[in-house]
Amino acid sequence: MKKSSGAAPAISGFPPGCDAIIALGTNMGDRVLNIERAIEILGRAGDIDVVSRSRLYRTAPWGVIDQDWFVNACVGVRTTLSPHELLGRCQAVENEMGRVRTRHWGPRIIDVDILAMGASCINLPDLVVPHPLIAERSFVLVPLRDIAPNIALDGQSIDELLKAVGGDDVVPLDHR
Ligand code: PH2
Ligand code: MG
Ligand code: MG
Repeated sequence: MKKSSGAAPAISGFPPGCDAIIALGTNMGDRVLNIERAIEILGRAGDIDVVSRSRLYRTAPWGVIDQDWFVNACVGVRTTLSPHELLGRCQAVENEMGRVRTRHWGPRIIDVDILAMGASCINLPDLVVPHPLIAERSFVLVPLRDIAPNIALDGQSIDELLKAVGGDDVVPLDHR
């Protein structure tokens, strides 16, 4: 696994018509229902409008591999919330769904991460945007490509990044 610097990569090709892209992941309980519920809660207050969503993917655990498989997805949202306000809302979804933090990168009922907010580049202790690990995670790159196919990170297209990490462990749930 390539070591990330932990800093936000430069982003281009952010899709018009949305303000932020959010990644969702779960590997406990009814995973599909968890994703649907998280999307519903995100949109409930009316100040986050979910305007696009990827397919749902069954993905192999990454980083900590002795845990159950995940379902992952991405959504594009319209919002006028600030990055920190949006972060707070993502954490509120996790809390409402009963997320308990045990092991780093370990099992979770829901994980809601900001992947990118337009061309913004934020490097703060509590928030790094774009997310510094996008390029290394096929479980993020594949759903991201569904809703933001023209994004490039540090000048590399999603397809180029996927070629480097491989995407075989990310399978659409509607795949037969
Ligand atoms: N999240 C992690 C660590 N590993 N693996 C998969 N497949 N999907 C995830 O969402 C995931 C992971 C920490 O955020
Ligand atoms: Mg998270
Ligand atoms: Mg995460």
